[in-house]
Amino acid sequence: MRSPGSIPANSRRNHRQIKNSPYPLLRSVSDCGNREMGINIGGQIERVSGKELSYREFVERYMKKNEPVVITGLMDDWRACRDWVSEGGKPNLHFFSTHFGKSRVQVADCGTREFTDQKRVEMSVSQFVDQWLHCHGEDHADVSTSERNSILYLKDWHFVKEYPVYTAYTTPLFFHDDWLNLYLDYHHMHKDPDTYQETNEICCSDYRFVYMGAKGSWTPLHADVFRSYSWSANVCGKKQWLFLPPSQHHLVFDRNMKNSVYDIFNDVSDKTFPGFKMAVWLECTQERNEIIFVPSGWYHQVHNLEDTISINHNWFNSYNLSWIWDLLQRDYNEAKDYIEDIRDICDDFEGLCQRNLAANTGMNFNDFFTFITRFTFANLVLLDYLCKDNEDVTGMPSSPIVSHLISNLASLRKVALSMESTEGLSDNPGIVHLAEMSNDPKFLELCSALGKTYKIIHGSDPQSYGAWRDNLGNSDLIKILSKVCTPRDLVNGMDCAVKELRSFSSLSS
Ligand SMILES: O=C(O)CCC(=O)C(=O)O
Repeated sequence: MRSPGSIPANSRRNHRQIKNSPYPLLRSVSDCGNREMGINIGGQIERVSGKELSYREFVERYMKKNEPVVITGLMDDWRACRDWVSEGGKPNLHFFSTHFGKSRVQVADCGTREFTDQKRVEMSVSQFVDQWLHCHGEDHADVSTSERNSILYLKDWHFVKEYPVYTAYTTPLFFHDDWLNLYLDYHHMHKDPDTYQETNEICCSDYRFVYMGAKGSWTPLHADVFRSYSWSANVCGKKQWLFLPPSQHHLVFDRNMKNSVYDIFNDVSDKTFPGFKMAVWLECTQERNEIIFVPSGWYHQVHNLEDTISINHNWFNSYNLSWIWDLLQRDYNEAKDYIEDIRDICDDFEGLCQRNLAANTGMNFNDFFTFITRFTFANLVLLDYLCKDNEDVTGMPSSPIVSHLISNLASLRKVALSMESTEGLSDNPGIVHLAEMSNDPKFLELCSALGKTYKIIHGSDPQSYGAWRDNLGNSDLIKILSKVCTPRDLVNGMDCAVKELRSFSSLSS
């Protein structure tokens, strides 16, 4: 999923603007249909069996190292793989029209570029299916050339939010530690006072999507929204992925590092993108029932080699949190530079920068600070309970869940520390008290959901630490986290809370 830009916020695209001009091919690869690949492929993406991979191994080998991987064998029981696929392995379009036909969705016209993305139109799923069948169905007799050339691609369909009861799939264990979607289940990332409406719940409400496109549909080069991780599962069809590691991302940008290449197969101009020829790509053909893990900040371009339906989520957690903060700082500097010439005539220059940052990136500094504050509190609340002498958690301080919470807090602390000297946060984002939060049902739900996540991941007894809510009322945390209004307060509160916990548990430093 691409990140937001000068396009509707609910489509969450990337923001780049470039021009292309002819450039000779470097190398051709035969298995990519009509496209010739003028790019240098340095390797393939590793493939592993999800049934033989432990959570720890996934973390150590891919999540921590920020490396892509294709995982097999995790979709056997998915309802989507039965209901959405017809006998010949093609998308069951009729099923979509019948059951979800009225849903309004975003559809990209893959042949038309608009700013940094493909042109999008909104239509119903039924209309999308009708157009698909008209342009790509058996009978081509009355299809015009332009219709045949403009391949439509349904993207970013918030399917789970729209159909919560129809369980199309279950998120694989490896991708459970998802702070982004967990947070958005209970809180908004950004509330724009001018446009916010309580009723507009579907749009921007999560990053769990369905994609559907005929053979030839594609997604231009991009790095994902917020520089999150993503995972993408092929329910049917086949995708070709081209990946560029973050260490080489400058090679797909212009000299000013402002605009990146739109289509790596479309004669990229040497003059505009002088480094492009040097880029070494990783390639992957993802088959049906395979899931690809896309790490943070990896640029990628994706082509549907067959009629394809895929499910994908964007997500982040303690392992890639710093990527989000780094992106926000870069985008903030860009937003500021962009309006520098009106600083002197602006009543609230900083406020304007932050509003632009939220509009382009999907959140601003204060949104991110609120996010990390809530997660710090939630992790501390769970840790506090686990480290105390509770009957049902004897010996917990050395448990994998406790280690996980401590490692989360270490990442949160690091990010909070690096926020300390941030100019854009000098305006007080609002004082937060744990006492207040502990009366907020949404925060309590967030804590519960986080606790449940770690119980699932680490396979602990579902009955354990069910009483954390009772514990919270009497906890010293309420006193310790009584007033957080800056990143420094958050770090101090965290340090104080962990010190306190060490004093009555065997928590190691
Ligand atoms: O499948 C696609 O067309 C694009 C998916 C993508 O870019 C992603 O999941 O990050």
